[in-house]
Amino acid sequence: MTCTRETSDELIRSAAVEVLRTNDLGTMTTAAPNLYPHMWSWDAAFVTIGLARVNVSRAIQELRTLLGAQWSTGMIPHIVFSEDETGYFPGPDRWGTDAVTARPAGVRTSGICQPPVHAIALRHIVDRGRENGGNDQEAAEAFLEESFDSWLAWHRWLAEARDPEGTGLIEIHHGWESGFDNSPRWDGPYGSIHPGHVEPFTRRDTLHVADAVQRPDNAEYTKYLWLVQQMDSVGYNDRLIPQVVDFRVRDVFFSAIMAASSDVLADLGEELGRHPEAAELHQMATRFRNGVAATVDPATGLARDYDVGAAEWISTQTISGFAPLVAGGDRALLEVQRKMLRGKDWMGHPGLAFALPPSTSPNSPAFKPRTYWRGPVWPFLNLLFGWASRRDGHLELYSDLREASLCQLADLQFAEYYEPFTGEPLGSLAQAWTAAAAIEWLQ
Ligand code: 2M8
Repeated sequence: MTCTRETSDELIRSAAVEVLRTNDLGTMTTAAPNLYPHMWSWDAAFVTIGLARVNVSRAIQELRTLLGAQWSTGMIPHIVFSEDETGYFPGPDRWGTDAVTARPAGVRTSGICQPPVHAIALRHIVDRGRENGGNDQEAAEAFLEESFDSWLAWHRWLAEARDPEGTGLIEIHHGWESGFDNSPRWDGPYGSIHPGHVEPFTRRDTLHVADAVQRPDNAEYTKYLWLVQQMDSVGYNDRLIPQVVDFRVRDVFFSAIMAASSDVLADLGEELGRHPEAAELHQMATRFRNGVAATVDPATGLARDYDVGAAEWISTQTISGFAPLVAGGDRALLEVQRKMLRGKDWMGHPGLAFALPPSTSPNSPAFKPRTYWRGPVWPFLNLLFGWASRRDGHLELYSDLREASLCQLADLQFAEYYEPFTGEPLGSLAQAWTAAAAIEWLQ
């Protein structure tokens, strides 16, 4: 696939760097200037990947800030709140996490987590540091050594608290934990939630998008807050949450990231001479990679989530069906998936503005081209698929994703998500992880 763009690489890069600069609060980068004035966990990992190309010490600072919010259980919370008290809802008071003793003092956080992309970001810091040499290399290697045990604790917590039965899949307790908040993946599980009394609330998110249809609706938000209340009612206790929460799903895409990242962290552990821990992490990677592969629906070739409450597989045509491409592993499975990804239900759909996979297939009845995780194209995800293709030596897919992504991002809006057919930027503009993806693609 080819496209012509008039915006030069240099212009894209400088505009993207400027987005990261304007979202920079000094020790954390906000996910977006207005809609998301705090640090989000998996956004921070992608932001770090971009920052590492620009300023290795600033990239280190980003992950250090995130780790400063890690709970004593090992969990890394999905939001680290900045001092902006009013810009985003739900804020820390609504989460009720000030009462949680596992939370480090002096940092306000949410009470749930997001996919563990962080070891991949750490790898980028170390690689960029070594490429630059001198102080950057010293700082990157020192940070690796200083932080390795914290990342290990994070992976161990996920493996133990979220997969106590060793299924090879991570259980999540809120759509927000998946990062794919209102994806059709979760329509089944949310469909069977009937909230009790939810404290009154005023949303802030719809103030920051051009059209409320781009965001989840109020009924969805009521359920989101109901789940927060349920988890808060047991003080976010890992053992008690599964007993009280109405959302229990084994998330295949989260698990795929867990597999990929565990291998990356294992390799970093080897470099530090931490051989037993490296072996443990490689085993973790294998367990989750196998877990992901086992979800593939023979009828569609797509990976599936599992609804624990309903005891059934969730079959939707969403991009998470390509979780094996992120997890890596079985060559034949990956080959089939790569072909499907390029096919007419996805990147090869003839109507697309850019040959990039939409979050939900345009051929799915659930597809909504302007609504958040129900159809739009998400640039950071394309970077993740690109990274995984390169890891697996599939440079052709990598370059096609790269070329189409740079064409898309040449509008210099760095939108949160894009309408697949028109290429219209949607959601927030100046979204940090989108800018970071542009910087990384340019290398
Ligand atoms: C979106 O999620 C937040 C809640 O966590 C929201 O809508 O308020 C998702 O796209 C999520 O994946 C992302 O990390 C976050 C910040 O960009 O926004």
